[in-house]
Amino acid sequence: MKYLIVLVAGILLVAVGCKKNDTIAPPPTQPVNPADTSLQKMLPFKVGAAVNVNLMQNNTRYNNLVKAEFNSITAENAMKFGTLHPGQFTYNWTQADYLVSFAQANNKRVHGHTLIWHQSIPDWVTNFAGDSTAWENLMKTHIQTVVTHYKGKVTSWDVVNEALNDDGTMRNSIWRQKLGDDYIARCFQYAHQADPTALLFYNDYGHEYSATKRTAINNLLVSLKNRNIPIHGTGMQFHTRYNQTDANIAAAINTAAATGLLVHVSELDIAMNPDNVQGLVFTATLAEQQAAKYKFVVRTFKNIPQAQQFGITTWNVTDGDSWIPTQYNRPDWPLPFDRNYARKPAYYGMLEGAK
Ligand code: 9MR
Repeated sequence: MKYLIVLVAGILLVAVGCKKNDTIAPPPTQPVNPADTSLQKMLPFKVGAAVNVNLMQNNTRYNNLVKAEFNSITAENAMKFGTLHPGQFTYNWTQADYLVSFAQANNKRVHGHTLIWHQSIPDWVTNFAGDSTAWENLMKTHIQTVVTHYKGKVTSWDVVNEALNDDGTMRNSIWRQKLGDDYIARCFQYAHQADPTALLFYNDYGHEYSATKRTAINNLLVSLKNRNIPIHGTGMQFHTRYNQTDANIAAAINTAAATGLLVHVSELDIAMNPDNVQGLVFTATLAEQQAAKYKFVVRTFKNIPQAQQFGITTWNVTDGDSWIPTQYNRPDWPLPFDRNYARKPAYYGMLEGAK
């Protein structure tokens, strides 16, 4: 009898083992993301995500999702100054090169993020002692080395990121302190010299929550354009929240389009817990509110002149890898995929918005 039980158990185990590879009906926690639908197939403009290189390399489901859903990628951190250029004479291309190869192998656009920013500044820059000529040379060398390395492979760059304060004044970053307000214009010129075919963006946040800031940004960009500075696009980060008004979202997108530049919603996520409630639960009602907001962003974007639609990029891929819960130490669900890689109502909201 004992042997019979062992035998039957053995047969059952073998049977279960075989089933595993057939994947007939995935258990409820598995994603059900039919391959005939994807954001890249359904949206009439490029749709991207900011990706984490470690996850791309070590998590097959994450990698497969990026491959299936998006036709544009941005490096979440791999192309920042601190990652690429950790010592004055040291460049570390490994992670960023991996992403560019992935993009080439899978026919995806690469948007470069970001050349000059007040964050991700390595110590050697913070501690750099030199006159304004030496600082200018440092900035120019960084920009031109990076843009040249990826010439012809990276379509577009966030050349300068977050140079303005919320009140519309210039952020007093190390770059402004050392080089004056017009460092911004020169960054664009240096990038353009290194790759004349690259599309060059100014990237910032706050367009949807501050009329003052978006006006300052749009005025700055129009003035650069009028001076024939090679600037081609405006990146609006859109780290927004489910209760942001549609009127503000529309004003952000439409005034950006009125600059005549390419428009990139460059870091979209829609926070559901902006008040940092520790025990908050992501209910079906919240999910529907989020879907409506994603839909509105996509619909409004789709209605700007087509030639200006550079695309929409979400910041990260799933709720499980979003920067928000870590940054603000709270539960949140800002993205169109849940932590099990399954499509959320927000995903279908995006598809609806594109109709
Ligand atoms: O998501 C990024 C996070 O992993 C980094 O620690 C942080 C600092 O480099 O930057 C985050 O990405 C930011 C982006 O580069 C610029 N706009 C705001 C993004 C969220 O903070």
